[in-house]
Amino acid sequence: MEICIKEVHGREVLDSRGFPTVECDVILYDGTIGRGIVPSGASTGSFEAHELRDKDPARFQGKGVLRAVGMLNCTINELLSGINVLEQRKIDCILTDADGTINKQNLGANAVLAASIACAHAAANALGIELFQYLGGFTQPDIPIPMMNILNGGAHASSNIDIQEFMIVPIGSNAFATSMRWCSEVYHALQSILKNHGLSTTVGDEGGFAPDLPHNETAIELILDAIRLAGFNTEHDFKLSMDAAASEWVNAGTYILPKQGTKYSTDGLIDYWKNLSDQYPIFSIEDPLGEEDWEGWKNLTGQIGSDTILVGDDLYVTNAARLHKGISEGCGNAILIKPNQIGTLTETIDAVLLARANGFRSIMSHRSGETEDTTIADLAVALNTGLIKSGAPARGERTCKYNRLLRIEETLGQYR
Ligand code: 2PG
Ligand code: MG
Repeated sequence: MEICIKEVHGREVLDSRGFPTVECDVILYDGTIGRGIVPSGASTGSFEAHELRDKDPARFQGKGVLRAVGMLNCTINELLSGINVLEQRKIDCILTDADGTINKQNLGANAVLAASIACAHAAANALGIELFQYLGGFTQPDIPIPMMNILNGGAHASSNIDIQEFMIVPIGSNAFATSMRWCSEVYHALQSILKNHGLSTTVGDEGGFAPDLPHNETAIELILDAIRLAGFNTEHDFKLSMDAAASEWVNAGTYILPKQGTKYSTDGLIDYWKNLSDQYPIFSIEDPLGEEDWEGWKNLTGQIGSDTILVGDDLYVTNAARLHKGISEGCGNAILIKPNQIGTLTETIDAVLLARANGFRSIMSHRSGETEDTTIADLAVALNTGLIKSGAPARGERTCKYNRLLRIEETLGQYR
């Protein structure tokens, strides 16, 4: 079957932080349209694929994406016109080959990913099936457990907390609709606890609250209180996850927490995580160490990796080559999956498959700068990642992914 691409059309739209990002429409000869919008990170890893920005100070403080849009409307339009949209792997290959660099430096990963996603949407639309069905077929699709970020710090908030994300994971829930309700109830319980303590309830970039607090541990204690106040327990119903985003803490061979000023050696930071996971019901820690501290990752994994999920985000940047190195050296036991870190759907899927083949977990993830695009929800189901993080149960750019999963659960429920 052939359904060919007639035109690729890009435009500049806004993300949830009010900065420009890339949207792409792929129009097929039968009139079908598929659309993809790419997100953007704040605590980006150095090894991520290149996000092409204009650097023109006269527009959007230099963050305009007209060059990436131009790539879509000219080069990528020429490359993909007439190609069968059902051949996703070939499409992604054409794009990566045409770019010719290891990090999408020429075309821009934002332009490439927007096209890659839009093609998949166009293909699913043309076939009259859901995106998760197109990408995953009908082999045991599973709805992921959400990891909801209800307290924001680090680069995502102006508070004094250095750990970037404090997440609740409803491990005891057996349906996505239940997970949503539980997390929303805990989120609102936390809001009332913060109010009662006279603390701020304004939110950070991912919709979690962002109060000033004396220590990281205070954030954990407040969240545990919120879980209990909402009527749940902290053993069987919920566990906690954190994203330290510790690459942001690396400072001349040591770690210095930018806000609190605390200093750690690699070994000191390993001890810190070890103590924290002895003390609290911790499900996972993401980026507990820096993106180049392979030795530290290996030590930490040896010490707590059998009980705790250790997730490489900046360490792996959804890149199969880096994941390969980490697997062979025993660094962590899970990979965060962000399609815009690598630039195409095919490479994203290959990272998940490599992880699975080696007993690593995959966690599908949003970015801190998000949009109404819900592709990651479908990807999590299609690839059976089992876990997804998409921020708080609040703010439309976060809840649109969760709401999409509710609809998918309803669709799948009909056939179980
Ligand atoms: C992360 C992400 C998403 P950013 O570090 O995991 O939560 O943040 O998009 O800013 O890299
Ligand atoms: Mg992260």
